[in-house]
Amino acid sequence: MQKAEKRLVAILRRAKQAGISIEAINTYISTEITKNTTKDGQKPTYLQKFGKFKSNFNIFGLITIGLVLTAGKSYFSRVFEGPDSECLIKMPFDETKVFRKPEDCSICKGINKVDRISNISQQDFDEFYALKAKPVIITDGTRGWDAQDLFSFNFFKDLYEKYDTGRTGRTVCQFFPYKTEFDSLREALNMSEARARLEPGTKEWYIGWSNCNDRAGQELRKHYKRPYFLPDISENMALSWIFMGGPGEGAHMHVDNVHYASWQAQIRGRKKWRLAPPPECHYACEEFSAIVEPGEIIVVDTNRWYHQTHILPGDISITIGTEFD
Ligand SMILES: O=C(O)CCC(=O)C(=O)O
Repeated sequence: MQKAEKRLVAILRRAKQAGISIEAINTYISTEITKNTTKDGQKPTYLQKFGKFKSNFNIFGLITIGLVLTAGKSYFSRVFEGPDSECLIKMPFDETKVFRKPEDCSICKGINKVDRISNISQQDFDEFYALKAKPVIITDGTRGWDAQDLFSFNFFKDLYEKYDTGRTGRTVCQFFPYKTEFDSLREALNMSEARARLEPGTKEWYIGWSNCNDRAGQELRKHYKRPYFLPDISENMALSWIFMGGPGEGAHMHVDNVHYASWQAQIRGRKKWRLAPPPECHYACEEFSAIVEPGEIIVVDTNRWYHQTHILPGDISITIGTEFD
């Protein structure tokens, strides 16, 4: 309930900033409710949406359709959206990027570097960076955390030996092997000690994963907090992303397809980010790079800015981050 209230306040604040009146929102909401609910206040099912069509069927027709749908349940659940959606068919994940809505290039016009700031108020962060999707590095972003003293390859190895990785409920923890041969986080964390220590002569490695293990997440959050510059009403998603590895190539150039912008804290090591405007803004905007030092946080809307990372020589790079709204 508290969460819903926070979301509503955030929506109203953004609407106000965009000059949308409360009356307009009310009209929109009541139209949507009428459109999306049946008389008894429930969401319409597919059959209710096609009520007219349904009335022409006899019982045998419905049984046949029921059998076909049940038999193909797993196929249909992959292809069709749920009743909450306005779309009938799901877009396969990779195609979502091809059919991405073109960006309004005002998000990148005139930006040719990543600002480096500190001690910023939540209000200024929201106004000058978050709402404009302008990338920024907050040099004192991790103040008050002790992750810097604790996070290491062995910290994560021990953590995930204690709380096994893999599935929690229906969620699958995502793992990015990048150029390594590893098939899973478990396999990566079992690499030789020499390789984990980045000893000369051992193979380079860089990996990333989302922590979807609740208990491991609780342990992790003992050592980092919601960054101080995020407005109280902004939502900090529970799912953390961790990227770890030695100097060399990090992530290839890509754009994400997640819900919100993210912050990423550089706990150890130094990482260079190359940020490029989306292709439709190629002639209007520039590409640029920024180096994130230990203890700093970079905030980027990775859904809009194409990004590539490179780990600079020196210590192992460990970063943790999450999406926020
Ligand atoms: O930190 C990295 O190396 C990659 C981050 C990234 O690609 C992402 O957050 O989408």
